[in-house]
Amino acid sequence: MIPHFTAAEKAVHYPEDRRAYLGMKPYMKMILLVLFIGIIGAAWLQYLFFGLPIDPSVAFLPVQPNEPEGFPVWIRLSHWVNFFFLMLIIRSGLSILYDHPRLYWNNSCKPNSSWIRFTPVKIPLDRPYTAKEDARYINPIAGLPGYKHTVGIARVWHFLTVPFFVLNGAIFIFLLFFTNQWKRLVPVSWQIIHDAWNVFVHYATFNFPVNVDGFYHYNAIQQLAYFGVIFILAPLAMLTGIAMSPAIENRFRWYPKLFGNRQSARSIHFLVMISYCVFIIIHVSLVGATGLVKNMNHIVMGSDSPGSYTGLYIGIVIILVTVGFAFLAHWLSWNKQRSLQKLQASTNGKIWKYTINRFKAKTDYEKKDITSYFWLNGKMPDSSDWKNLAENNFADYKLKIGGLVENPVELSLDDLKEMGKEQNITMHHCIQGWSGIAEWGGLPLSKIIELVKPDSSVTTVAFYSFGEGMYGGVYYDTHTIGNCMKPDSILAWEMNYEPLSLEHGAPLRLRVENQLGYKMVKWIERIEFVKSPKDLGKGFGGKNEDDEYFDLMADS
Ligand SMILES: Nc1nc2c(c(=O)[nH]1)N[C@H]1C(S)=C(S)[C@@H](COP(=O)(O)O)O[C@H]1N2
Ligand SMILES: [Mo]
Repeated sequence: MIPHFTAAEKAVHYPEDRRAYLGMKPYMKMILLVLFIGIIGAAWLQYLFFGLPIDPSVAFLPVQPNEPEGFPVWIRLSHWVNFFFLMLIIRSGLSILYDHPRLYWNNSCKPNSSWIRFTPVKIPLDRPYTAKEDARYINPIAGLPGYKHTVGIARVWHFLTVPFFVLNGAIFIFLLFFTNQWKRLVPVSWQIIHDAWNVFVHYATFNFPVNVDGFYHYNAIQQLAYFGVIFILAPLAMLTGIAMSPAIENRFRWYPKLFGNRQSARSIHFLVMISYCVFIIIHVSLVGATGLVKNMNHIVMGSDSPGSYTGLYIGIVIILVTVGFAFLAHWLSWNKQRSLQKLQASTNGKIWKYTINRFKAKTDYEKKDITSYFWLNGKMPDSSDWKNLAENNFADYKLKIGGLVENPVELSLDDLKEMGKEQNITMHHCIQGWSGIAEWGGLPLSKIIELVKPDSSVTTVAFYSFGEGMYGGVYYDTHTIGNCMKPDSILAWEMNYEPLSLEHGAPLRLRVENQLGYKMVKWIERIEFVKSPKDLGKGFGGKNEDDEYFDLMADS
């Protein structure tokens, strides 16, 4: 069950500073404190000065005509299916979060501009510090799969489960309105706010209300909480999730703005998760406190017969199955990575191929949007070839372009510059979670394709780096020829109107703006046109796809 790490891997997976840590900006702490004290305090003030709002007709929502009784089988099923997938989604989400354990409200992700961080590490400003170094350990009990640098597998779980979660939700909503079950969930009058507050005053002052049986009717705060989880949290989770995609961000620039910006969408995505957790804790506590056996009978068996333990027992089995699956998922994550990666490609990868992967980037960021900070990633090349070239400012650099082409060429930087130049201001999205906006200047890949005339059998273009991957071996990645032909797909020698720095990928780096950062090879040594990514490396389309199980191209 526990994966075996080599010493080199251990240094990555069990770093010294892996202890749990939560750092929040003082203003965020203040906001939380004021909210907490304010709300509980107001309830107490009302209680102390005006007494409890005891009148049940005020404290509890009146029963509506035709209100449904009990839980039909589809509600019970979707409740537990939801539970099962939510556990997987939350735990894999935590694992993804820890790959860049900082959250921001701004797109530049500047050091120390995070409002919360889950790492004790202060970002060193006196040396190049990469996002990979910054990734943190998360305990596999909390995260799926947990440990460090497992964002690839964590994404597999996240994206593999999301469609089922969404489908389950869609079926539930459909049946809710198809039957009269919506009446117990959807408030039909603003009176609900007033009523919910009154119920809250009871709870907050430990005067637990005598509940109308949830089998027949929810109290106002219960109704509001369930309504919020189903009709606010779930859609918000999906919408903010989509807002993090580079293909969406660099195509529909207005969309992430609905949530402020790309990083606030990520922060809201996190806060939705926290809200889910708070809800689950309170929900489960109250289920226990208000009659566990009875309540489990309701939601498992759909029966209100007193004294029956069947619901409780079956409920426990469902929970054990969910926990058991967590162990299985952990085992799969460390022993069947490749199968998981392929499974993801054959489901969501296919969906992406025909949807977001088709979007073309649109360059309408402006100069003023360029972020003052841009994280670094990757290992600087160690090769003497590259170092020698760098010493001479790449005057002797020749980009080699070959493979299945009619006209293989070797081009110096000056040759490339003569062939044309495009300048784009775009947002970079690292798979780990950070972003940055920069100007990139360079030659459109379409010009290179025009020049070398690839064979008609070519589907894929491979870009090889002077640098190595995390565990050694040449860093490379591939793109479909279709994506290379898109606007904003360039070989860049300029960043923010300056020559590309050594750290950011000199002499040349790739920009393909509907893709994630790991696909944008830095320190490019050569380009190869091939029939299929299967013939390169381990055959999965890139160094990170090979070694870290990052997202596959659906057709690779
Ligand atoms: N050669 C090479 N290129 C690479 C990487 C790498 O490790 N090696 N990392 C990739 C990743 S994960 C990201 S997010 C971007 C980071 O680019 P930056 O350092 O200019 O921000 O480079 C990509 N290109
Ligand atoms: Mo990245």
